[in-house]
Amino acid sequence: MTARPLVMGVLNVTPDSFSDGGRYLAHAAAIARGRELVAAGAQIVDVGGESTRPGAVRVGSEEEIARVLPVLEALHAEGITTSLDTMNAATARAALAAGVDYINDVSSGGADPEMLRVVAAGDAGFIAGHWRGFLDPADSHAHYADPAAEVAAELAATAGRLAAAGINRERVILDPGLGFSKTGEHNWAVLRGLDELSRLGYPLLIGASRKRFLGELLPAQATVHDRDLPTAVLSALLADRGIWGVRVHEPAATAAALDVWEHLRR
Ligand code: PMM
Repeated sequence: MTARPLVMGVLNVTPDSFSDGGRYLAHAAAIARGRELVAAGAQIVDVGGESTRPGAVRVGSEEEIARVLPVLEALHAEGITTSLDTMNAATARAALAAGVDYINDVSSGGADPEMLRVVAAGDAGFIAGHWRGFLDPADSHAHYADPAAEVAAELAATAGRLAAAGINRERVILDPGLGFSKTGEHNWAVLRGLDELSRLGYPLLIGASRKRFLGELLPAQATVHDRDLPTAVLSALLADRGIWGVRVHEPAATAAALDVWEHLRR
């Protein structure tokens, strides 16, 4: 029987103030938000210190480590399962030393040539996203004849690279990277053809939460929070497809949807 998917709660640590006081407050607020995510139904807290949005300015690993490490350490000390959303090997190395449970790299090692070596040397899980290069506002890599088949083939190649780097298959989770070099139509095509990805035999994580392709279903005046309902509905529908987990900003909505899904199957 298909297991209930894990809920991964998104925790962005991007402090507005760079003074010590601001940093401390930002960390305290982030740690509190991490606890909130768990209370709302997340089993994993995914901590990120760098935006992956199109055109976002890259953050150096030193700055990224200063943002995320105290938060990861505090959540880990409380027994919370943590994940680090990063494209920097140095940040991954610091987080692995602090006991992080998963490294979540939307570039699956493509952005930093050291990443796979660092992950191989640790024992955390590795979430490898489908990626065709750094995002650019023009979406220059977003060209597909058959999105689901191409994403599956490219993730199969990624899985091969991970194995060659010495990362055991049991540690790997694949993610189609919705919105990464993909238009809304591409995202839908990948989701419709999810079985092609399932056939690779790896656990799948889906990050659809609040993404633009869900916002496009809503009235023009809808806010980003209004996207939590379609996100939750999609989580329940994807649960039927046997996915391993969903990465969401508002775990309460998705947990409620998964409760419905679970009761319906009893
Ligand atoms: N999307 C974003 C960031 N990290 N990680 C995984 N594994 N999968 C995703 O789809 C993903 C991710 C970008 O979305 P956000 O800016 O709303 O967090």
